[in-house]
Amino acid sequence: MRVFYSPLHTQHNPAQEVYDGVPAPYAEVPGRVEAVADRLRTDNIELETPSQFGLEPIQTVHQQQYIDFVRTRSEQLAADDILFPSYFMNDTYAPLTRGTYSAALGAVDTALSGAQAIVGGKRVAYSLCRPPGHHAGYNRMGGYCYFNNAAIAAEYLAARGRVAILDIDYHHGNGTQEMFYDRDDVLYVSLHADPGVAYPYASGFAAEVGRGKGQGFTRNFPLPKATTGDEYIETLQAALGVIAKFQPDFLLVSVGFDTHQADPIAGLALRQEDYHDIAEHIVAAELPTLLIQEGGYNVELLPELASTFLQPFRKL
Ligand code: Q9C
Ligand code: ZN
Repeated sequence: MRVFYSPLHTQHNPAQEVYDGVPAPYAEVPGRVEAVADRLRTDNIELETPSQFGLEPIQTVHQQQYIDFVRTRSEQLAADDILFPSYFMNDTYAPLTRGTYSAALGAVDTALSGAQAIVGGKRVAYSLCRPPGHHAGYNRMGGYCYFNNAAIAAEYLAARGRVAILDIDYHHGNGTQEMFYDRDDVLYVSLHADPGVAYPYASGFAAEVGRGKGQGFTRNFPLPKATTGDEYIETLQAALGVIAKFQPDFLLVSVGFDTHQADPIAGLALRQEDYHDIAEHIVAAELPTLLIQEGGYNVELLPELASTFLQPFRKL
């Protein structure tokens, strides 16, 4: 397993999000990824600095005006400014700060470096991305996401083979789903909290299965509140069955640790040991696998959860 990490993420550190019209402390903090990085170093895992891929891969999934908007508006801000723009945004959970563009670019490079490693023959790579990406749409930021790291890496891989995306973050990856909704060469399969009660509310229902020639190449598995590890693994097996049938050349996993029972913003009931089992099921798919970090907000627990999840991949 190769691991990629960019220190640029620390430049993105908004003071607040807005929840129900009221400012609240920002849950997606730099300490999340710093805590995981420290733990991996303690585990003697080498963290590699990503290569730079430039803007071209980002342009394969995002609108040029949107990319320009994120760059110019964030770079115009003063060091302590925060901007909730009225354009190009889905919700009030992805403000711009001065370092946002640079951090988001670093996250994309982190994802692409992992993709490059598996194209080069490595069985598994883990991209410790921050900010996360799976809620970012063609021309919209939202849910702590700006550029869709997973979708950009999936496009990179799709130029070289068939790609299956397995999204195991607590939240439905509405941005990623949108980008591949009409396509039959990239399969999107997601397990997430029931969107009837959880963010992003408007998408992730089981009836969303793709459109046109993409019909059948999106699959959603919404889960009831307080779903336990055993129930989760059962659904994961169904999802992995769908993926096996698709016969992908590459597997990309959007990984979130916000499915844990003690996550401060979520509502499923997974426990630490469940992440080991989840990883073993993913390993059993026997595919070149790119793991991309998405959410997970219990900063105290994240190092343990990441270390437990990565353990079955370490030897690969
Ligand atoms: N009080 C990711 O996990 N907050 N994004 C919803 C909850 C936004 C999560 C309101 C959640 C976004 C990558
Ligand atoms: Zn999430």
